[in-house]
Amino acid sequence: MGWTRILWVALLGLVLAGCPSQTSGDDDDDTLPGDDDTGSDDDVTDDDVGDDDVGDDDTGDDDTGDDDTEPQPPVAVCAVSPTEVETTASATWLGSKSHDPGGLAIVDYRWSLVAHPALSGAALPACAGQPDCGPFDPDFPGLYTAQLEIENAAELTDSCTVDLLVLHPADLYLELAWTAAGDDLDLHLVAPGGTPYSDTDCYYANCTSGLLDWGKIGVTDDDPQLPLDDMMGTGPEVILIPAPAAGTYTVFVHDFDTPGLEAANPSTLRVFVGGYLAGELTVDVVGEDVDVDFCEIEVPGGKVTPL
Ligand SMILES: [Ca+2]
Ligand SMILES: [Ca+2]
Ligand SMILES: [Ca+2]
Ligand SMILES: [Ca+2]
Repeated sequence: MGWTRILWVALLGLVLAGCPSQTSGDDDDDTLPGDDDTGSDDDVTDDDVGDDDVGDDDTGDDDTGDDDTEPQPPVAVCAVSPTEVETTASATWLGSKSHDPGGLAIVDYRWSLVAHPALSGAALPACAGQPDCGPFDPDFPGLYTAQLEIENAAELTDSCTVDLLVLHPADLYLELAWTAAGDDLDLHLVAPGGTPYSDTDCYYANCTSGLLDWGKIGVTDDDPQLPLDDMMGTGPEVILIPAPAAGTYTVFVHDFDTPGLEAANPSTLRVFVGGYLAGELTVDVVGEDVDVDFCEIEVPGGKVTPL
């Protein structure tokens, strides 16, 4: 541009040298349109500023944007890993996929156990404020439900729940609990074709030390065990067989002769076959020193038939 202007000025000089003075006025006029152009450019620039004003309108849109970004609740997302676990293992509750649509920080995670098998005393580990909570060690088979509540920086919350299915590793597992303490109920499991109060009946008098040999002689996995015997409380009393022989087993309950407690004592039996809950029944055990039939169990099919 500079060189073009210099050449233009030089050319004008040559023209002026051979022209009358009025030409100089024309030159001034020619220069003025140039100034106007410059002014015009400035106007365009002003218009651009006007565009900036439009930009300010955009800022108005940003106000609308502010409406969009008004604090919204976070979204709680619950999971558990694994989703099924045996009582001998542990699981971890997972909340780290929780998120906040508005981009706010999630400032708190609160886990709680909202449902569990009746007999369970299992508790969550200390995990306050942490998205994931583990290891969780279940004690009894059945369904456990944990709830996660989360809170974002605007103190808005959301919650979710997730289930953990807990299996017992034994293929046949019985668990009895009752209502009134001190009645001393006794759980009996009779082998297929067996006889009550014999070596084919597993109960407190012969089964706690694992001496009964059912199924194949010399093979222990098909023998019954009575790991939990209860006398003073409300149970549980537990009988299990890790790998029971096929057949139909029978369950009855003996109300041991303790003074008092003649009234009905509601008692709940849960039967797990192959790890899963196959049946649950509640029976009123009434009186003292009585036998009360509960059910038959088909193994391996898992059919539970109340008696
Ligand atoms: Ca009793
Ligand atoms: Ca007992
Ligand atoms: Ca055996
Ligand atoms: Ca009784």
